[in-house]
Amino acid sequence: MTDHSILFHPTRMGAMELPNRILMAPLTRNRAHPDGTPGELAERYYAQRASAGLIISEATQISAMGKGYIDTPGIYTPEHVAGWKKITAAVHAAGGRIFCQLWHVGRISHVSLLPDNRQPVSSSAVRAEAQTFTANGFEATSEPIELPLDEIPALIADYRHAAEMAKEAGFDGVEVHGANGYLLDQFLQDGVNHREDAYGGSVENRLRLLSDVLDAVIDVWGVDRVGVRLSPLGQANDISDSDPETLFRAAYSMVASKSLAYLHVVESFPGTGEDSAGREMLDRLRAGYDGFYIPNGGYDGNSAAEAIAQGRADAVSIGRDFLANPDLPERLRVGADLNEPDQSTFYGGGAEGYVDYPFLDEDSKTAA
Ligand code: 8OZ
Repeated sequence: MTDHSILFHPTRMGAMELPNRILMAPLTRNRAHPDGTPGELAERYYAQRASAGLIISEATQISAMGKGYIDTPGIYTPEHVAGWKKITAAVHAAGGRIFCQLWHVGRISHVSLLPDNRQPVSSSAVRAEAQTFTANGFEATSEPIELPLDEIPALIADYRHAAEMAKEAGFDGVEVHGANGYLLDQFLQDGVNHREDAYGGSVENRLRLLSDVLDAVIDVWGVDRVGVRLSPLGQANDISDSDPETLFRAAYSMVASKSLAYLHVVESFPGTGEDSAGREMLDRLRAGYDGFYIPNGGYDGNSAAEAIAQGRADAVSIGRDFLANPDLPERLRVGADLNEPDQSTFYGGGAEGYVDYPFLDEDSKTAA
């Protein structure tokens, strides 16, 4: 058996002491109430996974216009705060730590999900060749409008407000979702961003919205409780850039210059194949970044331990295996078999495939 002990070396990440390097990746589960209040079972689901070095919550919209899928949670109303408060308390009672992932989908949405059936907003009025899931199942995303320049301050204020709500809800920090082709990525990458104002054109201009949002959120939380997620390979949601290496080198330096708690990178999106040129680019980008680095995408205990031992990662985030194994760190520690994730219960539904994956030792199950 490979030596996994390095996964259990405690570490400091910003203001956080992490007892291990196996983090729970953000996972969209579509089990919130229609108003965005997390569902009752979420408390149990997250508390069961409290042995993660850190839990990063499922993507959580910062505003009604930031929603892009059916039954995802929000963090902008008192009801959302009350719902999340129970979850953060249950995670803390079980000895865990949890950050809230702040999300705005931009153009990856559908008019049926938005207030007054409004069109989604994006950097430019370019429809994504992508799908979302709505009350009617999978549907093509709707045509967006270009977010007017004079509405950008209100968008940044929405991020600030959500960051404040997350604090009130008892989270330990926040992660700004800048990845996977959602709004902030739609400003970063020039396949979508065709703006001619201060938020488009040069790399510096395309980085401006992410930078402004980070500053607003840092103002609420302090830099040592804010992380950011990026996806330089642009594998999801029809995002692309003419020169991703230059763009993301600048993005990583911007993150480094702010001394964020961590940089979380989607190295491979589920369903995408091996990409050796992409891997080399990620390695070059990583080599130029000296902050706390969390890669994500297909890691298991062996590859996680190897990445950390070689200095390619400080911690690793794991999605699907954490979904199916509430006690994943313990399973990796003892080299136990893993439960298989059931894809048919990933998105939507109830307890099945959510809070019923067995622990190794059923007696240790958190009865939250
Ligand atoms: C899968 C399904 C829906 C949303 C992401 C928030 O890719 C997501 C997501 C993933 O970051």
